[in-house]
Amino acid sequence: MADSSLPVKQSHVLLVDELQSAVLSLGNDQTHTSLHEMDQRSDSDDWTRFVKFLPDDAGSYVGYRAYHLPDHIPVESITRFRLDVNYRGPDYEAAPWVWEVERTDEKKRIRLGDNRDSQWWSEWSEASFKFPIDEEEFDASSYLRNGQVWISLTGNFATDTFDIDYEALVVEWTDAVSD
Ligand SMILES: [Ca+2]
Repeated sequence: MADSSLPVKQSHVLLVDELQSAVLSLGNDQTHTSLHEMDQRSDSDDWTRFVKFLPDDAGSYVGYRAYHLPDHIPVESITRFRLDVNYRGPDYEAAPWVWEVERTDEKKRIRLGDNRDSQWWSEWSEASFKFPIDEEEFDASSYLRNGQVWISLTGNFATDTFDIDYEALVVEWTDAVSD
């Protein structure tokens, strides 16, 4: 049997190409491109290299980021997504900040993870959240809208801000078997 007949696992890192937040809910002069590179570790504090998310007067924040799937990735061959983040902020018990993915076919959001591993502002924390979580038959198109995967970040009962240094969506797929 020729090697070319074996399916090949592939992966690709998607970076945030659109960030939707309410007006005044990001730090001054900060931009989503700061999320493209993981460059804050331990006690780093470079304002130009992370994004600070600010809750409103009621203590809540909700925003979306869009990840565009490149044309060369066949949607039907996608096996898994993984959201990688590097963040800094309050404890989950004091102020839960939650990442979710939008299931566009059912118009609902699926919880991916939260700030449970927070070091309470002393250090940056890396986390990875995989999906699908418990689907028997995974259909990646259930998570696509106009070729984009939409991830939301929600802050609740937040008396404090929340910093993100890096956020990226890794897509894994298997190349079709050739004859
Ligand atoms: Ca960064």
